[in-house]
Amino acid sequence: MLRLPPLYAIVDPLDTGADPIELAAALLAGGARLLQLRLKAAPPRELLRVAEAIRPRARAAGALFLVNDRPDVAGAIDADGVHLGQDDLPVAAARRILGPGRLIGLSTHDVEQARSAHAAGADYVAVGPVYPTRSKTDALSARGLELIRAVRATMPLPLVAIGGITPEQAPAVRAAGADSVAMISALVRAPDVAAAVRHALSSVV
Ligand code: TZP
Ligand code: MG
Repeated sequence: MLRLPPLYAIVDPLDTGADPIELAAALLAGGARLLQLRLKAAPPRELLRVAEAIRPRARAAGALFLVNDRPDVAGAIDADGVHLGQDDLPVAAARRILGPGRLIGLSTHDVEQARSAHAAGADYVAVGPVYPTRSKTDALSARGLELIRAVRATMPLPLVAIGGITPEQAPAVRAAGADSVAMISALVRAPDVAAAVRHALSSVV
């Protein structure tokens, strides 16, 4: 089964004004070995341009590179996979677009959704929000570590915990059963993004 790196770094500048390609470079320089590109406001063409620029940098660093929301863009730039939400294309449709060799992750918010993701053929599930977050406009209420434990107990797929996670909380999140810990603001709002990644990595091993 897939083994995810313990830190799942999301390339989303939020409202920082950072250039996403430079942000990705800083995340890789800090040691991130999985990047997900998440540009909610970007038209597909812009997403494609940025993803195309990050693709070779991620490959050179030996990092997995996933595109949020868009299996078509992921396929077009030869990404390692796509990350889907509950309202995006279903896993089966994304699989038809991307084929068997690429990763498909799905965001889930309860045990039932996580089970369905497994049944649908997802390669990993993201679970959250664990803690309150301001990085997702339509985020649901915080689920706490209890949801990580509950999903872990019922499901063999790799689990990514997401939502309001900082390096300080990461050890508890990992202990609850998360294989990987996703972070946006803890990394991209830091004054030194590469240093923030190094700090986060030291907290997740
Ligand atoms: N999905 C659930 S919570 C979240 C997403 C994309 C935002 C996570 O960002 P942060 O800043 O690490 O809370
Ligand atoms: Mg989505």
